[in-house]
Amino acid sequence: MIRTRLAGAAIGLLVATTGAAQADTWRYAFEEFIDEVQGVFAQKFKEEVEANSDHEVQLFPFGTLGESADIMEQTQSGILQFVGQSPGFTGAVIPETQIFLVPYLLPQDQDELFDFFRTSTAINEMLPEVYAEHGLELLAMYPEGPVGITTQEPIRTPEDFDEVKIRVMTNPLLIEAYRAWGATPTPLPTGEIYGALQTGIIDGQENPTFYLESQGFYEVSNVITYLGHNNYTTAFMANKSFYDGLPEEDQQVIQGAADAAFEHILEYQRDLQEEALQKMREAKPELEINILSEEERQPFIEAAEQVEETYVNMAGERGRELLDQMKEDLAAVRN
Ligand code: 6CS
Repeated sequence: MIRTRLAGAAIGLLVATTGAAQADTWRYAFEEFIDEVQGVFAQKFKEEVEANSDHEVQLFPFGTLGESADIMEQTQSGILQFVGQSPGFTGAVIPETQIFLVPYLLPQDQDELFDFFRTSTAINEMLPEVYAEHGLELLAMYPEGPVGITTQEPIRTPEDFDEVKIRVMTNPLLIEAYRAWGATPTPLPTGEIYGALQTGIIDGQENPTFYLESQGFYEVSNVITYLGHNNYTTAFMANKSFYDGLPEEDQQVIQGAADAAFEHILEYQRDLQEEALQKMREAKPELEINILSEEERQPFIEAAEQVEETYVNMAGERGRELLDQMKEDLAAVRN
């Protein structure tokens, strides 16, 4: 009788434990605040996972667990299960990902850009292998908007960059791009940008438009210039050992949630650029916003041509293959 009761209790405990083990809490850190683009993506991912499984996703926005380098380290070591990080930072440890920092490679047209991210073989088939070698399961890559450069003085020609200290992410290729334009690139972590602009340690920085507004960088700058050189890209990844160890059913939930968050974030951004520009114009009417013409962009395009070769030198044979494939993918969406 006692034995039966104990056995019953043991079975009860086993069921409870198994149940508890199935309903896990997964930790996901990213490089932006909860209401910025990476945060909106993360919220959608969480919502989808929680709607389609018993698991919970705990979100850690920028600042809660450190800088970009810290959250990547925590993901690779398995403390975190998921991470959002731009190649702007990952590029320092995975050189191939710097392809997203090659100037004038990505299209300016939004529909073309979105199609490229949806269909690209380089992104969807080749890059996952690259990330996998660094212990990361690549789940999605998405754009965050055209990159604008804030400065104190207008930038109309590469000569205007002379002696201008531009903060860049800690990315060797991005540093080379600004060197090619004659600026003085100054790599700094995210948390130091505003203060460095305010105190004049740097003269400017580059970021997508929504971020210039949400982080208030325009408050401590006089001019925003669009050279048309890039669209900010970011990646969403899981710790690979964690992901590989999951039952197929959970992997499907994760992939489905990542796909839903990807489509959601593209839709969310349709008018984001214009809305952010509008907010900044209203908050600071004297702010100069210069969208350089095709003709004005030409000298910047020419000066940056060498950066593509620098990328290949940094990323090796696979970097060249990625670049060739990406150009094919881009040509396919252009057509
Ligand atoms: O420039 C940066 O450091 C940051 N920019 C954006 C748009 N997202 C996060 C990143 O850390």
